[in-house]
Amino acid sequence: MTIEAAALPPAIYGVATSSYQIEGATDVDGRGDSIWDTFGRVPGNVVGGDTGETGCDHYHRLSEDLDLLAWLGVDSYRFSIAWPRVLPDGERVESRGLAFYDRLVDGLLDRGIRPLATLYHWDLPQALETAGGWASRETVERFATYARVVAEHLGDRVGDWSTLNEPWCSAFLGYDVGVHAPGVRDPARAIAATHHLLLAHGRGTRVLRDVLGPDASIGLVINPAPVRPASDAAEDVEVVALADGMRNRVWTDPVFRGVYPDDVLAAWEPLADLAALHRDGDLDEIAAPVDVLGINYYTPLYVGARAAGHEGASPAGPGQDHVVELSGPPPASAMGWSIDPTGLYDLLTRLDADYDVPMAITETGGAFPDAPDEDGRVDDTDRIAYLDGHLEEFARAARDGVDLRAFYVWTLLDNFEWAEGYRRTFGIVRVDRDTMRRIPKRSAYWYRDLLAARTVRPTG
Ligand code: IFM
Repeated sequence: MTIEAAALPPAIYGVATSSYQIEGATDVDGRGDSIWDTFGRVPGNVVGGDTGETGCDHYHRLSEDLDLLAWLGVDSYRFSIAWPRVLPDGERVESRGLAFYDRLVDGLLDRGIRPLATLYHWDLPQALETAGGWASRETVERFATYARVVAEHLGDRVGDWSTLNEPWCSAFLGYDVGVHAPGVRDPARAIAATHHLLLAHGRGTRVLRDVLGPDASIGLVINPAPVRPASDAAEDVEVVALADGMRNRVWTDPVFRGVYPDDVLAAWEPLADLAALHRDGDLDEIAAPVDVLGINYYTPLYVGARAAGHEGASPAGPGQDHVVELSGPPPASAMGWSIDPTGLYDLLTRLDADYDVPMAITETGGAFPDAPDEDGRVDDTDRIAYLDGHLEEFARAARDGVDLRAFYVWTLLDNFEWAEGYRRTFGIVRVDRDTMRRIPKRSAYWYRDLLAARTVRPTG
């Protein structure tokens, strides 16, 4: 049983990618190193020693990929701009980098596809990391400059913008757990990065509004999750609230209410000099009005109390060593993430009740152990079931009154899945790593047929 086109809420449907995961061409046309180039050069950081050097060679195969998007029949394409292509050292503007995004945007518009540009999807110029990275307040200034350069260049053709993608990953995976670039393990720097990412979002929003005017749609993309206790034990249930603060409210409360959650501040107080970090006026900047909140959803977060028999598990965030992250119930994707479409419904209805903001699903999708046949084709019924289930819950939330504007599948192409390298495949189109040939999987045909069967199309 798969969702019928008639059951899809009127919204924009598309696919999403990010620059470092697909572009390749890391040393051409003046591009500078990003933190992921540097991180990937250190043995052991990425499975198999993979790097984004080749990616999907999208930089050189742009028109083929644009044709693929047109073939899919998507309304919109969500992509990110590589900061080190545009400002290789964080300061000097590289016109050849901007020219690539001209070709991308013009190619989309020529094909009737609406661009949604994300400014930051994790590829910080290495020069800025060397100067302190997101733990330094100066990076906020650099981000504002970058936002202005890009908006002034593309703003005549791109109306939909996001400032950051999943700042939770940038701050915690990058600076606390160290499994993502820049590979730092320092809770104080993770807490500083959280604040500076929020501030960069607020300041970037102001810059975008200033350059683009009132008609632009500007948002932030986060990866919130419904938080669930790993068991019914009272100790496990008790830690859910703090884990929710760290994963969800630490982003949404500052952006939509202009305050940090008290429970998170209390947990961070012993770890960082919050009085020096959080300056007067910062929260007003962070709470700059946005038009839409982008939600990337894959799985609920399961947590438990370390003391309740989960001694070996990893902490769920800085200042919460007693709260550990645990696996959820089966079934799981190849990432080991519990598959639970109802989590999407729970999340959307909760965010709607708490913040009353229009939302878009800016990513959802599944990595599965694709097994190509002798012609290289993949019959990915597991991925179709995943997408179908999440579309059903998206539609249910819309029926129940949640203001949902868009749904983007993660992702167009099998690509560089960060610390997992190329071994985890989320694409609805397979990329043969030897030839770079694009081969649509069965899920691509399924999504294409579903979108083509709609009778109501988005306007504007
Ligand atoms: O590949 C990532 C993407 O870059 C950000 N959101 C989650 C995806 C799957 O891990």
